[in-house]
Amino acid sequence: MNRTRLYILSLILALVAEIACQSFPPEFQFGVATSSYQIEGAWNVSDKGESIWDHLLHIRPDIIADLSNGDVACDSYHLWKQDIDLIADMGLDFYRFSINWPRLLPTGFPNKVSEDGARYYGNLIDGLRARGIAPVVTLYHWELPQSLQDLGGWTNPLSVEWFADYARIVFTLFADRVDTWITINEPIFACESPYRGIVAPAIVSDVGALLCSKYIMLAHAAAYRVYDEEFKPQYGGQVSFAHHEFWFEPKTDKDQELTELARDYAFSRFSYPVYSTEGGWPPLLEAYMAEKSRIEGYTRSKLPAFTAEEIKLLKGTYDFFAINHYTSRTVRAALSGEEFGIFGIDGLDEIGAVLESKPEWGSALGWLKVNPEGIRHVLNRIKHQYGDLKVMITESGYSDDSDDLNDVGRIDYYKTYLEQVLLAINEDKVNVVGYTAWSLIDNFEWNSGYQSHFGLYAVDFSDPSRKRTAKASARYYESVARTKSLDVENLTAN
Ligand code: PNW
Repeated sequence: MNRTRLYILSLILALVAEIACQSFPPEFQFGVATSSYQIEGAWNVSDKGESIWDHLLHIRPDIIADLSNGDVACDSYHLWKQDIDLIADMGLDFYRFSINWPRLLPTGFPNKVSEDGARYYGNLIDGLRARGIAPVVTLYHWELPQSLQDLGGWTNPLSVEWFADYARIVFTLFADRVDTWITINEPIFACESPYRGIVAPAIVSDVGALLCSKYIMLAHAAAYRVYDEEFKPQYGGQVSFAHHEFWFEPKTDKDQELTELARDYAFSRFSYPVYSTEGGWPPLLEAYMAEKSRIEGYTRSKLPAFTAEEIKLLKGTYDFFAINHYTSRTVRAALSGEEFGIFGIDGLDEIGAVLESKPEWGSALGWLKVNPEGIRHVLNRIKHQYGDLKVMITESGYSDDSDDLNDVGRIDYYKTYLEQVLLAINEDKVNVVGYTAWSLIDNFEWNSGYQSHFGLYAVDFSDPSRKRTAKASARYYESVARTKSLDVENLTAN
């Protein structure tokens, strides 16, 4: 072969390799997510009970930037057929949505199942399936019935039973039509921000945050066991909880140890009891909290111990690893007297860690710093910590406050984050099986209200019909999902 031919052949091979590297495995799944309070509205239709969010925002609107609430939100309770159309238009494989506990169980308990609530979720599930979209259903995306909060919510050990009872009803109604279940969305933000006064039920108690951590994880385990024992033999579905993890790195070399503790405190607190071979709390965190609690004058650790039986109950309660990932932080020790800012975003006061970002990281709105490599690091950390598990990315997305449908920042986020997911799959051999964009439509973004937009579709919140309009990112995500490849044009709106 002469040199020119060899050169041309090598160019072709390089191109083929390049295209192959830009492609996801054929069975890789693309989906999109929302949560009930953030989109449904219809907060008091029919016999629906009150959730902690309904309750709080009717008495404390001031905790939301634009004083708004989810009373109407995207009105998806009435417009769910439109939502299905949008998902189908993008050619996606699945839709992750959540069930509003008090919509289904108005008292919080199983003594009364709302017919309207059951019909609503049943229609949504059937509507998705009719269009070839698999429903991925979250049982708890932060809407505790207020009736249960009045009894102590997740700090009450009985909350484990309450959740298991609720889960059994949901499985009984829908396990014949739903294969993938998420029990709890982000235990960290279901326990820490709520007990730091930031989000519902907006109680300030460091003890409460840690009690909640224990019982919410046991509640996950109880629901997993209900499915595993009573439904899996017949339906064969899969259950996990959505773990939230930032990528944390030490600010300087001397912050290594603190970074390990910060990872334990914010992340392994929730993953270690389920995924480690030993089970229980991460040992470093357990020792740290025991000592700190002693110094603070408590007679026992603020991080409540697990019994041997509880450790066993929790261990292995997963069928796959579900991970929500958005952003990265650097970690350093707080200076004496330094203020901490918002929990989990600016700092972790319990362990004296300040969280910051690097100048080279891009920035979306608010807390969201854009560091694509972070998602690859996190995926690798899961593999190194817990072994070669099946990993599904159950949330990832980008926020802005713009009305511009040509959302290049969001396209760039998905492109660069998905490139890193591909590297994790191809180079690092992490078994990532799916990716979920947060979110389908702009919606009620908790403390930021309607000012922070995560949607692939815009929603006109001043229009009573809550008109949805595709952003450029919807078309971009559609081409990625349809071709299972990043080798697609950067499309612009219109
Ligand atoms: C996730 N943070 O929560 C939730 O599951 C969604 O409901 C939410 O809309 C989405 O991310 C975007 O925020 C998070 O403070 C809440 O870093 C807070 C943080 C991260 C994620």
